[in-house]
Amino acid sequence: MNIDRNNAVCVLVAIALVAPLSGHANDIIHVRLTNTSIQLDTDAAKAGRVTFEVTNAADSNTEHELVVLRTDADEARLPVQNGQVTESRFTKMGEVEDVRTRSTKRLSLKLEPGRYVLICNRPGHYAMGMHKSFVVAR
Ligand SMILES: [Cu+2]
Repeated sequence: MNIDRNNAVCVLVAIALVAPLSGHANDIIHVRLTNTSIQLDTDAAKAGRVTFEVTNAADSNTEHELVVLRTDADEARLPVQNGQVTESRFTKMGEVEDVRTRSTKRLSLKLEPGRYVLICNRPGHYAMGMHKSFVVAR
């Protein structure tokens, strides 16, 4: 009798712990692109579907983009050739291109746990600082 009750309590506790995690399976990450940076409202998400809502908030008329690379590399030390990160050296999860000033595009990806780097790979933009690391947790 006592053992049964303890088991029941354990099951309830387990459900309580798992439920909040599954609620994060559809994270929306707000991404602000400026002339020299990529700003995130959070730099981590739970594994599963992750939607990046990408807004070009730059004060010039320059178009930007967001490329999601899966890599353990230091975000600031990616290989660059002719002003662009060599994307072929990485697993590219997806991208949104041609994000015009004051406009927003969405990029929805299914991401596994691991480390990622977000970049703008318009020529010269990575070197100006348009990169950000991002972590996906279990
Ligand atoms: Cu850019």
